[in-house]
Amino acid sequence: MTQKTILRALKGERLPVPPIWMMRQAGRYLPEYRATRAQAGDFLSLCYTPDLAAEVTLQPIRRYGFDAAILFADILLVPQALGLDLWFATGEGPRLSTVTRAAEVAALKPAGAVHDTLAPVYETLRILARDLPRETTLIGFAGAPWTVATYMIAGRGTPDQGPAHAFKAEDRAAFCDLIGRITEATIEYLSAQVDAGAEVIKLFDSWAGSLKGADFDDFAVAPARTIIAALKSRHPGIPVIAFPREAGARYAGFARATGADCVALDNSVSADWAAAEVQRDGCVQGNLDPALLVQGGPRLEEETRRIVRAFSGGPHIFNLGHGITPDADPDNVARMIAAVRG
Ligand code: 1CP
Repeated sequence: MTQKTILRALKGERLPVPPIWMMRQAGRYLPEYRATRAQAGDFLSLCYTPDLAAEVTLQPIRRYGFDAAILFADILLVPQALGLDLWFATGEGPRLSTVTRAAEVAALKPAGAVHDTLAPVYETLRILARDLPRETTLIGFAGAPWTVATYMIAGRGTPDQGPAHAFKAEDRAAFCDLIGRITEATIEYLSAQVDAGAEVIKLFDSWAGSLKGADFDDFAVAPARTIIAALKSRHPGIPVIAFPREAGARYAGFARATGADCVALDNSVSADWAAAEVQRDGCVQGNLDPALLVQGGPRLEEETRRIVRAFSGGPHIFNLGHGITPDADPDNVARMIAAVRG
């Protein structure tokens, strides 16, 4: 059996053409996604209707032939499974009921209860494991505890994660209890994703960059290490991609410190720097600026080739530095893929 290209790269193999997929590859820039989302009615119904969630996961695979499909769901389903209210106000971002006191942390549901809410997600994965082309890798995911906590504490996305930093400063014990509970729930959730057919797990720590100094070690590195160790003990060999977004210099050594098989890079770090300082520890993923998929033009192909060249000395999975935006041109995605594979 020839192994899938993404799994080979995650094992440390340097491939002549890097495998490629794209963060938020199922999304509003695609007319077929907008149609299925309209059919579902709202975003959460799309996440919790396995046939429709599988359909939008498959759409970018059919259109572009990406090397990986990422489960269609959201990192905020875990807070909902822990007992918070979650809704998506039209035209605004997500909204949640908040956790800002020790008693509210203690009142969250236990980790083992998350399956009651998240069972439809596992069904989506089972459909995908059956229907994906045999060469396509199926990626499951969750938010990392710090990033998930920032939404649980603020009840919404925040530019500087101020409310979460304030909670951490005011009641560190309760904050650590919250991180611990999210960590345990995430282990349960991701382990069930692997049982349902996920071949790779990605941990999204979108707000890791706002953790400085020892906080980065305590709340970005340590929870990732705990989750990765638990997953690998339950599912030996399961590869994990960690994305401590905007970690900057702290990308160096992150794979070693957490046990991740691959570190995903945002586009604020230079590919040449990361090739020297991060790729020496193994596979890296990234890191084209998603704005180039809006702008297009010759810079799109130039930058794509420059990133492929910079990482050509070691294992690399081509991706964006963050999610593709709704205003991106679907034709630019095809041009990016041709530049990687051509
Ligand atoms: O209107 C819509 O259709 C909703 C837009 C949308 C989509 C397409 C949201 C709301 N979530 C998703 C899907 C999603 N979210 C995926 C699916 C797989 C794919 O990549 O194709 C994944 C992996 C996520 C992960 C996610 N959700 C993250 C981590 C990655 C990142 O972008 O930094 C975060 C921070 C979220 C929270 C979230 N969900 C949705 C929005 C708009 C946000 C950001 C809110 C904010 O910070 O204000």
